[in-house]
Amino acid sequence: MKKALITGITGQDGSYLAEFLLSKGYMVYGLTRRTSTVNNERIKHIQEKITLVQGDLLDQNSLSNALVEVGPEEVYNLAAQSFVGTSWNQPVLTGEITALGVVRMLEAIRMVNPKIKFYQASSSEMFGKVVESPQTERTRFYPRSPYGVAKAYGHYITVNYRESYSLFACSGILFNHESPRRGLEFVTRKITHGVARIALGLQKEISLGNLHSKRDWGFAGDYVEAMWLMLQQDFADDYVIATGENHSVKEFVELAFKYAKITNWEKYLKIDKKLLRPAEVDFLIGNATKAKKVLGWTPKVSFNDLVKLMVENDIKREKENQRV
Ligand code: NAP
Ligand code: G4F
Repeated sequence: MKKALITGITGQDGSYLAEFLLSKGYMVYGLTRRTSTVNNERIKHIQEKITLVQGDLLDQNSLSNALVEVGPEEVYNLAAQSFVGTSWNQPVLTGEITALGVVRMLEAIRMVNPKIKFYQASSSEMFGKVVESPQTERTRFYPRSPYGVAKAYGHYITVNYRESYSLFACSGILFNHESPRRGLEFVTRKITHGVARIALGLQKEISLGNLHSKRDWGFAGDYVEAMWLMLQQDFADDYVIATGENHSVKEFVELAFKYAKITNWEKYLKIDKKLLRPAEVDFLIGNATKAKKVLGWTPKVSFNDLVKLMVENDIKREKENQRV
């Protein structure tokens, strides 16, 4: 049985990847950091089937020890300070975790077992103020936030360790992907959670910042398959993972209200200038042709189905919360 270690297993992608690898017959291990309250909400349904190992991307020895303890064939590095907004408030911490955390894990792999295959969760945020559209693996980076800058370091150090030490290290440049498990601070979940509560009479309005930025939004469940496929190839490489279409935040809002059967949606929306970012990424759209050709990967869930899925899940969840 193959063993995989996932950092960030308590996050959105970590939980979907753990389910996916279990379905492929893997023994799944997850690195979790110490917190004062346990935060296993997204993995509680599979907790009996996985093993958690303590460690932190800030602590070099904890990563080496985790690799010695688990002995994985594959490591998926999904852990990060992943919220762009927070990266302006905590730029140094973001750099420590999201940038230097990557090289700490690569060093651990190099020292403990350089045969381990490595996946790095890179981001379309690296394209930032885009220099061409759609964005491919060859598009120049122009990050617009401390998070984007940290991810660019993570990407280049992954490529560098592949070239310097012949590690099997892949960088997946993933465009935005969402799900009912998305954190509440990200715009899609903030919208669907707010819309669900408005539909049930529990909330009066939603406050948002920039409605005009456009994102290439896919479903997280589809994207974790691409991570796995990258590590099953004969050669390590970098891949853009995206749907190839984009929509504005405003379109997302309109559709979410539509699926909640609320017609006069404008009256529930408030624009709050405090939610605008110091520098914005206005427009992202990915070209995943290489992933389609080499990995045979295609996204399955459409934009409309994604919004519907998220709204319906939030309505269900809020109804259940009211019953408790
Ligand atoms: P997420 O839900 O925010 O999960 C982040 C995970 O990282 C959590 O499990 C968190 O643990 C863990 N973590 C944070 N700091 C850590 C540390 N110092 N040591 C160990 N673990 C730590 O993020 P996601 O949406 O699943 O994204 C997964 C990865 O893909 C991230 O690297 C993100 O930057 C990247 N990415 C995401 C998208 C997207 O659209 N979702 C697109 C491109 C790239 P706690 O539970 O303890 O906080
Ligand atoms: O949902 P967001 O916070 O996601 P963002 O910044 O695109 O980052 C996400 O995707 C990246 C991939 O491109 C990942 F690497 C990263 O980890 C994360 O998962 O914001 C999306 C857009 C932005 O333009 C933002 O300004 O929505 C706009 N927005 C408008 N009002 C808002 C809000 N974003 C948030 N979070 N909250 C608002 O109230």
